[in-house]
Amino acid sequence: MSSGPGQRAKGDWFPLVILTGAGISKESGLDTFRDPDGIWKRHRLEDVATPEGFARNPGLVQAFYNARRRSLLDRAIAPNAAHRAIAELQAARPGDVTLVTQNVDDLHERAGSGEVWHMHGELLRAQCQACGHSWECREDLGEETVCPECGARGRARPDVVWFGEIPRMLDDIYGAVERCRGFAAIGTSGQVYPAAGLVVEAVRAGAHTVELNLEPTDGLGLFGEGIYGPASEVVPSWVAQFLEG
Ligand code: BV8
Repeated sequence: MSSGPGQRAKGDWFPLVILTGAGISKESGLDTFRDPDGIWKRHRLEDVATPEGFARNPGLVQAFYNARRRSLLDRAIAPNAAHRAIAELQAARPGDVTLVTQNVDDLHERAGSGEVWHMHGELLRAQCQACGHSWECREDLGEETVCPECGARGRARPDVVWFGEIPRMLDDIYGAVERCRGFAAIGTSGQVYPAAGLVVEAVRAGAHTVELNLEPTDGLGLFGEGIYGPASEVVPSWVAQFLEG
């Protein structure tokens, strides 16, 4: 099902900015946040995704992210056709597609995307609170973790952006949105700012905008059109129009 004024000329969409959220990884086996079976139905956001929660109970927060990191590293978790379609589009239009994700998983990279802007950080990286060093880490974090840079023990945290912390690469992201001719939000409920406000900047820049999601979000009124269904179906089909001869 899709709504809006129908397809536009395919050249009109580039430079394109794509913003993805947890919905694109759902069919890969990773939970979203706000669906009925989502993460925020099992954990209080304030307890596990804020600096205050981490200061109050670091063990609880480390356990929350250690469990998600182990899930992500499970052999059963793999990119799906939506991740692959985006990687294919980036390869077909080098430099013309900016991929911004709210997701902390590495499924876009594993699908072949060369450049992924993780505005909320990365689950497979750790950050040292003593020296600020960030490193790739596929192990549990905790009291025994030693920073490879400064040697501090038990000072590592997940290298993700918690509520109240400033998202990454914002200047680059706003720059790309200001220059874009197309903006596509994929698999995001549009509840978290400033990510959810990017479509407003894209409209202001005169870009075509589309949301591709399982179902219409509260932000539908902000998008020129909506295409609804599972990401693994609607994203390859939407991308295909740009790949034909
Ligand atoms: C900040 C951590 C200050 C990592 C996350 C106005 C302006 C600025 C800030 C605020 C503001 N109003 C409120 C704020 C504060 C706050 C905020 O937005 N709060 C919300 C709750 C109201 N924002 C912040 O604190 C941000 N920082 O503002 O700093 C600042 C800002 C700018 C400049 C200077 C200073 C920090 C936000 C980052 C928080 N960290 N995660 C982690 O643990 O993962 S947010 C968390 O939500 C995840 O990152 C997640 O990606 C993100 C968004 O969720 P979604 O990805 O959209 O997932 P969700 O479950 O909600 O939706 C899934 C969708 O998929 C659904 O629509 C569903 O229908 C769909 N779907 C499901 N299955 C499928 C599908 N679609 C397709 N196919 C399917 N199969």
